[in-house]
Amino acid sequence: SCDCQRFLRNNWLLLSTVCAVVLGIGVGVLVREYGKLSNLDKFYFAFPGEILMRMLKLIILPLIISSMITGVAALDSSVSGKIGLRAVVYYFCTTVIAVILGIVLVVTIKPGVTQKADEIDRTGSTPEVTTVDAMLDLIRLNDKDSCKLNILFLFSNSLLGFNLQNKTKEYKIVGMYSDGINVLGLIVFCLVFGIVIGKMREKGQVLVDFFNALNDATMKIVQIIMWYMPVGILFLIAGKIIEVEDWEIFRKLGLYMATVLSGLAIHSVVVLPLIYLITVRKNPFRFAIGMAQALLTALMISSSSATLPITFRCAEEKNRVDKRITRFVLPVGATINMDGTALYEAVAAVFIAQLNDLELDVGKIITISVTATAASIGAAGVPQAGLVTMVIVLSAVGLPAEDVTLIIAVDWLLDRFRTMVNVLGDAFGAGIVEKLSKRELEQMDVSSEVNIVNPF
Ligand code: DAS
Repeated sequence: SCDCQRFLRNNWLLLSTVCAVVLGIGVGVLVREYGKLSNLDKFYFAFPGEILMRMLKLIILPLIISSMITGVAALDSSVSGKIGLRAVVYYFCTTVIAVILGIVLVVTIKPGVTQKADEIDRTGSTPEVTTVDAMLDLIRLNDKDSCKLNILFLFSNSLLGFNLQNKTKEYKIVGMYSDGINVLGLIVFCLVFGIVIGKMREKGQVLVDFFNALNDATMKIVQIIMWYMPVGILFLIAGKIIEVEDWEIFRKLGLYMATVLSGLAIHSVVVLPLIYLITVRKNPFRFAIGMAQALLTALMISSSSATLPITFRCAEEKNRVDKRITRFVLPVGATINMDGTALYEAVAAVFIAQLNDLELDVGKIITISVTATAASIGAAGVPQAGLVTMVIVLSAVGLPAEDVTLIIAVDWLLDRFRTMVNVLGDAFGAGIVEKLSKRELEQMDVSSEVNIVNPF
């Protein structure tokens, strides 16, 4: 019975999410068939789900700010620059490749496009955004075109919902997006700010500590939201089913899952092994088999961070990767290197645009690619983190964040596979960075016989 208790403790989120999805569909169908609800009733019925959406939106800003700043600031201080730089270049390249792969697949398979595509009038398409606009977005913080990087303004909009900028007591839970905060500009600011305070070393330490504490606090709030998630998901799904016009949505959802899973499969069976083979010149599948225990754990618990101790053991004992490399590449990789999540968020954003019959031009596709990459950096290695940061990508391209409810029903399943790809990407990264850092390691061997103690 203690095994059963341990299983329940470790998998309560999965079990409760699956129950919520099944119950949500059941309740939704029953209410849709037998309940004679007015629009107002439907709104009240779906409101518990709306509360979940607003909680997620409220947490996004402090989550981006704290996780990106601490993630980037940590890069600089903990390891020799060259090894760290190689790791960051690897993280960035593999994540961008994953996003591009995801975009190519979702634009080709078109899971969200209604069959009668030619009958859809294009009037609903988003306003023409040129690539220049998308690039300008990188430095614009809010729609008043001011580059005012006022942290207080951001916090006032995210944590309290009060809009200090206009000095009005206008209480808007969802306000921060209708105030036109440009998520992309915020992400660029956090990246620059994180690098700067990381380089400031002792002088910047108080800021690094502050944002680490903020990150811990934010993650605790995310944990609270996770407790509420099953309830929210139940009513979100039931509320959607009551409204859904045709059951076509389920065919599209199936195609969407196939798109994500095929993207993850290609990335983990072709892309990553190829990069490993080219750089390390060893059999990538033997390396992946060495990581099997970690990959299986990631599949079961959907958390890169919680899988970390297993990832360490597999990389060091099975694949003999040097501890001085794993000590840096794996923990930081588990936090900011999430190829699976980046691919998933790019696919999901384009899928939701297709569901809304919105024409995505090059500018929007670039914005989605950049925000999906950044959102995966900002996502923590905890279950369904990719779903929480999904709101960033949708708001960056002006898509209705509420539509994330359409993919919640299958997120608990896709989360497991994308987490597995995240862990595999981190593991290959350790092997590749070790190979590229041979010279530095030999110099370290010569300079001091230091026996690094594995932190786990
Ligand atoms: N579950 C997250 C992880 O641990 C990935 C995600 O939610 O996208 O990597």
